[in-house]
Amino acid sequence: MLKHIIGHKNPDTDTICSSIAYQDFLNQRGIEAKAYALGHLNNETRFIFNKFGVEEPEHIQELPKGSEIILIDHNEEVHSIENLKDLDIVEIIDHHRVKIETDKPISIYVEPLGSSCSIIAKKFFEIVTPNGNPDATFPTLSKAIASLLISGIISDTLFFRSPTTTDVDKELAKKLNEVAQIEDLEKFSLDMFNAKSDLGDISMADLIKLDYKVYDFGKDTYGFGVMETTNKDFGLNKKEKLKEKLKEIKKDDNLKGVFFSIIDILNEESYTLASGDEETELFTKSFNSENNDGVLFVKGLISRKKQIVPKIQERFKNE
Ligand SMILES: [Mn+2]
Repeated sequence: MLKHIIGHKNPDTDTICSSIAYQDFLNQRGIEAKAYALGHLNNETRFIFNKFGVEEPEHIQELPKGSEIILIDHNEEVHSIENLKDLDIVEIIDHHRVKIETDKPISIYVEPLGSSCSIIAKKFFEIVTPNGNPDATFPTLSKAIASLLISGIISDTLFFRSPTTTDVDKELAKKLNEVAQIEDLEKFSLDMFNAKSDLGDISMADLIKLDYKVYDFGKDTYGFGVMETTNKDFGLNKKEKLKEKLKEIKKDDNLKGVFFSIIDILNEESYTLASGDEETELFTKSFNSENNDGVLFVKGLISRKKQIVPKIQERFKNE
């Protein structure tokens, strides 16, 4: 039975690249599997696909009832495919907090690494024979797949700047590049981030939801959009319009609040907009942010997963 490999909604480079690499890994081991995307690819992922000549995965919203799925780079229902409840989860590969219940034992590989691509890279290196691949059941790590895996690591760790980065991620990127042979990784990372920052005439709603996740902290649910960029002014110049849209999303999606953080990758700092006064206060108290005319500035705050969400969650636990 075909296993459907599904990354998270509002897909990013790590989710897409790890899905495709895992498809390749499984297919080479004789397992029928196919990677899908839950929505459009962002400009960074497109840049990578063009560069390495990789085909985009099929986009889907739902799957037929009873389909077998592998969740990758996420495990929470709110981040997953619409009709998750009707589907049969057979495996999870992730590097986020774990918040899922299954009705039978399944394979779960969760490690606190910088990216899901790191976990897939480990799988390749653990099972690949050291001297080439004489045995067909051992998967070969191709140049294209190694390149995708490096891209996912660079993207999620912001080229090893994010506090989510581990030594394992750095070692894996080095090892992967023996196969990928990307000449100058730092220059490549800048090209990736510039591609990601090139957003043209994107709508406010699309900008907020480009990299957006909803988190449930018990009684209250909040939305968090982030824009990782080398051109912060693109977002800051639209701050009034963005704030209006945040208020709309809060109401339409029935949330307690919505945040949008413009993350300056190269200077490692962030500028956050909030959907209202209460949210502004919550954020200011949590991060000691400077409030410059409604823009909440924090030096060193660049990770939603490791810094923003856990700190806010902590505040709710202490209430
Ligand atoms: Mn990831």
